[in-house]
Amino acid sequence: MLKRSYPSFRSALAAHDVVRLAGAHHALSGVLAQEAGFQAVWSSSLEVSASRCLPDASILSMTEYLEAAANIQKALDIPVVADVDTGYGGNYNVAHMVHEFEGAGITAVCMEDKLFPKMNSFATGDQTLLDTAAFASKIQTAKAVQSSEDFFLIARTEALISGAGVEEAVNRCNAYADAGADAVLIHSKARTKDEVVSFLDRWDNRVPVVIVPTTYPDWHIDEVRAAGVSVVIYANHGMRAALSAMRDTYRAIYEAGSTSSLESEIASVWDIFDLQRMADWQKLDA
Ligand code: SPV
Ligand code: MG
Repeated sequence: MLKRSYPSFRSALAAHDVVRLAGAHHALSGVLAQEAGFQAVWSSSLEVSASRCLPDASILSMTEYLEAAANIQKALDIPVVADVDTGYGGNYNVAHMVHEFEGAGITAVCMEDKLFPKMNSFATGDQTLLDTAAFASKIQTAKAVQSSEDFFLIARTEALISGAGVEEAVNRCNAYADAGADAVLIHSKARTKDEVVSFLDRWDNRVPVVIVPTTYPDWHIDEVRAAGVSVVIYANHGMRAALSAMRDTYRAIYEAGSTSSLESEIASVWDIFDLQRMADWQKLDA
């Protein structure tokens, strides 16, 4: 009753023509994403870092990201895809990461081809890519050490983020598919979908494509599906919405001197109890 069972990300992908993920940084945000209908949850390095008021710059340890992802997964009936940044170092770190995330019940991870330590894709700062062969070797390592056939590795290229262009992105993704990646993620910080579409035009669908449409938000899911994308990650909208709502709420309480004008607008304590599954827990003490 209290323990969750959930499909692997691989089976969620098999069951849907497009899998939609929402970003989360803790179990509560993951549960709200699940409640809205998302098929999986993205344990976002940006959100997890921001929840500690730290930059998304490989500052937290693998263990801290693992704990965040595992806490989200434990609360859900849908799979978590863990954003594991660069894999936290070289091949040894990647092998350890796969052991630890898989051991914690995470069925999919997404690893990116930047240098460790990395900087968030939208930030100014170093966006230098790791050499293609070196990243392919990290992919091979991850796939060689996974214990279950189900474990799913998304290889993310930051070629467009670093300014290397669509051709480089396509070449890298082909090398990553050759190395055993189960899917590729093409990230872009352009204000339109054009460079992602240009990538898709040149991609022969060897493995599924994942996108993160943060800076090109006006691409409707029906068009995304028609363009041949298999997975869409709405990476940080929950946290951004929560941030606005919390800021407004704290300010309103402080300025008004009481909470009465807010009471009808904010979630009730009983709403929180429901999300905690308080009634199920209390049966244990009945
Ligand atoms: C994240 O959510 O941490 C991501 C997506 O990796 S982005 O912030 O766009 O790099
Ligand atoms: Mg990230």
